[in-house]
Amino acid sequence: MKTLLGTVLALALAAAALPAAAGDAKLGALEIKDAWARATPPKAPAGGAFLTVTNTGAAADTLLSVSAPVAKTVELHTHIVQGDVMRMVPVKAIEVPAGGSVALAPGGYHVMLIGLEQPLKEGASFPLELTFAQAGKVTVTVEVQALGAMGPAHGGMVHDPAAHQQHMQDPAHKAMHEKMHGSGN
Ligand SMILES: [Cu+2]
Repeated sequence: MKTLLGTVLALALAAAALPAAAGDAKLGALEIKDAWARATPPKAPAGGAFLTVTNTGAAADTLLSVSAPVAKTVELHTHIVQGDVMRMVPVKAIEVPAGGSVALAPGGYHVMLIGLEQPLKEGASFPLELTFAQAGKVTVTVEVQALGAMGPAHGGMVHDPAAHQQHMQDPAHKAMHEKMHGSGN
């Protein structure tokens, strides 16, 4: 027999079972939002993925690692300015403060997809698993945006790993860099 309570419970269960919108996921006090990646040109060795983590809890958490089936190696990176050059460097972990949020966005923290199995095509999507020190693991669907996309919501600095790599390998640039800073990096 169908009771009002039963109906309410059924509705609540149905709501709970609804999959999160693509690009979003929830894990305890953590909300992952707007996960996206930029499409890559053919033969690009690497790509970048971006998202925002919001921590509604009273304790900080730490993003320890990321993995995705689209690339051989997936690392957490940030950008540092070294001399006149902006470089990407791996980071061990990214802290998400209690009651705060951290953005992985072009020009800053990002997920680096190294050794792409195939180019990231606009309109495609792939799963990205995030591992947090406290909350554990959660998988979010990353949506691939256009080649020059700056993100679903915000602007930022251009981050194109392929172009960056090319820039770093440009002999004229390398010579200038060595002249300025010496050849020992
Ligand atoms: Cu990077």
